[in-house]
Amino acid sequence: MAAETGRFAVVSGFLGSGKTTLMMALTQQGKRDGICVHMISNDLGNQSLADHRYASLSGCPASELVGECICYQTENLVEHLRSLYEEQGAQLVLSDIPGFGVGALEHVYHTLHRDYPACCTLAPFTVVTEPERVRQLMQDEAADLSYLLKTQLVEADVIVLNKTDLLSGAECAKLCEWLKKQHPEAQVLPVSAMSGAGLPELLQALMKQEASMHRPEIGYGGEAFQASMSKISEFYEQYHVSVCCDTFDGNAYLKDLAQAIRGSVREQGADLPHLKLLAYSEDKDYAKADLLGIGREIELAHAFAKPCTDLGVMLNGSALCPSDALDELMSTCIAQVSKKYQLEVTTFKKECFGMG
Ligand SMILES: Nc1nc2c(ncn2[C@@H]2O[C@H](COP(=O)(O)OP(=O)(O)O)[C@@H](O)[C@H]2O)c(=O)[nH]1
Ligand SMILES: [Mg+2]
Repeated sequence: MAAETGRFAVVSGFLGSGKTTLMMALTQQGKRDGICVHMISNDLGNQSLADHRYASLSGCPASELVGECICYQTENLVEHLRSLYEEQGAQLVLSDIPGFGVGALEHVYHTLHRDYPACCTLAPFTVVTEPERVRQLMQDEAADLSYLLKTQLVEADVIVLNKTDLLSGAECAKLCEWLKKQHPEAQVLPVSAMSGAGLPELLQALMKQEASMHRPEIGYGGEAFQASMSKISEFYEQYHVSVCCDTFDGNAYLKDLAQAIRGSVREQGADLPHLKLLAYSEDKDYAKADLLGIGREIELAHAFAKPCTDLGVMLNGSALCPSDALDELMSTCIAQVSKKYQLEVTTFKKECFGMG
């Protein structure tokens, strides 16, 4: 029997649901299980992504495809997959798509199946969700996000309920049951990317099962799709800060910056479903903070181990806010908070655009 080609899975799911953390955790689970797992970070900006830098700094086998969604760069994706399978021995490659993305089932899976059938074996189309978003859906409180949250789940072969470390057993069972009822064709797997619970089962599903290749009607490009997209703006900035003393607390700086941005977005009456703030020093010490909406606490996913000297900083995020207002408030917050810490800022890349 001919050997199976390398496997590939799209990991879709809303902003902040934990796609990057989950893919990182699966590369590590792969190391424990003797399976070579590689992750690709994908997003729309033309510059390097905080997610990719974070995964690399954490020691995960990782790469990135930028510039547009993998939905619209199939040749690049195929070329990249080939080199990962043939040169790096990858057995399973995972790629996310932008966190407000839908349509990858058609644009990636069906296109690969039709045009590049020998390229890879398509593993279950995986959609990550988190307790807070499921609760919003259950209570019909997702408002502007409802089309995206619902449609992403409709595309799933496997729905991963992530962040189960935040739930009691009974709460977890209730959310899983609701998801199963809504999506009887999909398999629902409770997982915690953070604690590792459920990861062996998920990796097994990705290695053993095949994509269903279903074709649900998702209204791609339709009115509800356009209405959701028109609310979203993307922000990417990379800058360098020079530090004048040797007692600079990079962790406090990132948290302060996230807090200032949260306050400013709140003042605008807008929201920011996910902003990633990553800072790193030349000796590879790093910190990452996440802001998952104006009503939520700022999370420090990784902290600097010691006081910092000069730093590179990356901010990537998606907001429910017009792009000009987002651009201005981000620039103001970066300038003000950096001044408070007496940092000299040199910006070398910046992009901000609306999705409408
Ligand atoms: N408690 C908890 N937090 C998580 C888990 N997975 C991810 N997170 C946090 O959720 C936030 C968003 O995660 P990220 O992987 O960047 O989400 P993405 O936007 O879907 O890629 C970060 O602050 C993570 O640390 C988990 O299993 N449990
Ligand atoms: Mg991510």
